[in-house]
Amino acid sequence: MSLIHGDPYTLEEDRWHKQTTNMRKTLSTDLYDFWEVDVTAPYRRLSYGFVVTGYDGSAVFFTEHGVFPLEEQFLTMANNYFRMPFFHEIDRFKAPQWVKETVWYQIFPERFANGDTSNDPEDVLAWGSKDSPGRQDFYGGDLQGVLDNLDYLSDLGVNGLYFCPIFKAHSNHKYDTIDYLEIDPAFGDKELFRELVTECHKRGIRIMLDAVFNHIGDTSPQWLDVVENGAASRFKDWFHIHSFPVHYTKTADFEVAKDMNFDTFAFTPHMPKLNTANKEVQEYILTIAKYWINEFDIDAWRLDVANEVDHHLWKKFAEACHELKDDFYILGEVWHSSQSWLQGDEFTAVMNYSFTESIINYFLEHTISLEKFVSNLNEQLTLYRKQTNQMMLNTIDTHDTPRLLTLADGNKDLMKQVLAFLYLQQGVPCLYYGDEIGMDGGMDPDCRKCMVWEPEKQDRNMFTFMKQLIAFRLENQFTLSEGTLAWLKIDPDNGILIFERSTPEECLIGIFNTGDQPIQEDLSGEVSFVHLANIQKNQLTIKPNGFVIAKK
Ligand code: ARE
Ligand code: CA
Repeated sequence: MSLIHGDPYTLEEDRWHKQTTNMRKTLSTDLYDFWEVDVTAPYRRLSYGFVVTGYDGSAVFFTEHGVFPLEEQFLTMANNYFRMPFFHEIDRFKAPQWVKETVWYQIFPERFANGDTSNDPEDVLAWGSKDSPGRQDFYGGDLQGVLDNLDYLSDLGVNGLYFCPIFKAHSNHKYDTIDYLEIDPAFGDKELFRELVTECHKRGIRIMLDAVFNHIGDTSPQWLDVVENGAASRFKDWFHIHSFPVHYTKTADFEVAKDMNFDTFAFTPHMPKLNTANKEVQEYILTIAKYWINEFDIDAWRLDVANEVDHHLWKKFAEACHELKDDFYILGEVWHSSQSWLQGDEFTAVMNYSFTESIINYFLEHTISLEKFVSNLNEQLTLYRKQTNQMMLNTIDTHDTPRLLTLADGNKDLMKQVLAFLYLQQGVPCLYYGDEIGMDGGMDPDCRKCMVWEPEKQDRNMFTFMKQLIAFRLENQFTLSEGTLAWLKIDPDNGILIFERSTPEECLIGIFNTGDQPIQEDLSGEVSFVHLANIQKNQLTIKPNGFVIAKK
């Protein structure tokens, strides 16, 4: 496959249609092969078409208008070519450098650490007193608890904290916001939050907050006003209400109510959906977005249910944030393919659930073959530009999913293998609090257990492993975020997977044994990370769940 390209205005003079540039095959899925080539456009405009050569050696000219014979008369028709009319700097997708150099740590504030018992909610339960937390439980975790444990986090080596919501709300998870301009009193206050951000920044740790703008809480003043005053409420257009009065009853928490005459998040009456097309709501949201950047210097917003909010708002939102901080990071929560939000004017990246889902399917659930697994990963990578893939938040588990150790059925070697695989991929790793000390947990709310702080109850071996893996990732971040990916060996019979991540300067090779028998491979390069493997005279023996990372 080769490319014919040139400036749209010089087809005749430069006769560039006579020249072809070879392309290289990069990744393949079960349906497609992907080809790439680097070209420059001195006038920032480009016309281009492809010469596709079949297995029988015959070649055709592939264009915007379909396929033509490779003949002068078709090659000289300007409108046949695909066109990039003009590259504007303002439209360029901007990837903040610091994000590539980050390993995130996700904190569910109610469950990380209780640093101040004076702010504990009523009916607070003793820390970790239940094997499995209930939906309505409170344990007293707060921001002071995070501040007190910054040494722990620095020791682990993470340099970004992603907080689940911290604004004033009713529930333990705080996704039902009452006031976006207040810190929840059970978590602390603004002074404490300011101190936390300052302390984190001093240590080179970035801060990401959860922004829940798809909906507001049902105990917010705006919603209560609508319930009370119906069509006469000054907030009646803040929501999607189908008729008045609203059929709202405060059902038992999390009980599903399907006879509502207003839109909500999923079917929960506790989360009435905001009408983000309303100018007042837009102003309100933008004010909040700017407030926490301006006054508290946060570095990133994670947007909750980001795919159910309109694109118009997100474009304004991105502009508002970037005006205040050029390298601000906007992370959308989208579990599906997300091209429409990732053009450069809305989100920087999304939570990469679609990518990590394949890792779960292959390594943990064994529901897809090795070939399908590789195909799925390649498919996700080819959906977005490289600069976007570098920004994706890669995590296996969150506060919305079972924990990795539980998915691995308690197999810690498998857990380590999965993490090593993930940390070798493009995209920014994110560790869910407690995974590093071997915490387990099923679906929400079981995945939100209190952090275990007693050293004797922590898995210190896992901690050391995570610490090494995080350090490895950060030391090699350039190769791991900029490098290309090539699959060197895909052996489904023995479960052997070998791939390399390389830049012109450096090459990292990952060798994974995903089968149930030991495997042997030749070693090329110098070993930098090993788990369950022996090396003898350039021969590697890798046990099941083991891996070797080598540097060439
Ligand atoms: C809880 C239970 C639910 C129960 C619900 C009843 O977890 O099982 O149905 O109560 O109302 C917050 C709390 C949750 C709470 C929820 C509702 O944290 O504990 O749920 O509020 O009160 C989809 C969305 C995605 C969303 C998930 C939960 O696309 O945006 O569902 N995630 C965010 C946050 C959550 C938060 C909310 C939204 C609401 O991260 O923590 O929940 O603010 C598939 C689909 C996805 C789907 C995903 C998970 O893969 O593709 O679209 O995500 O499964 O269900
Ligand atoms: Ca507390």
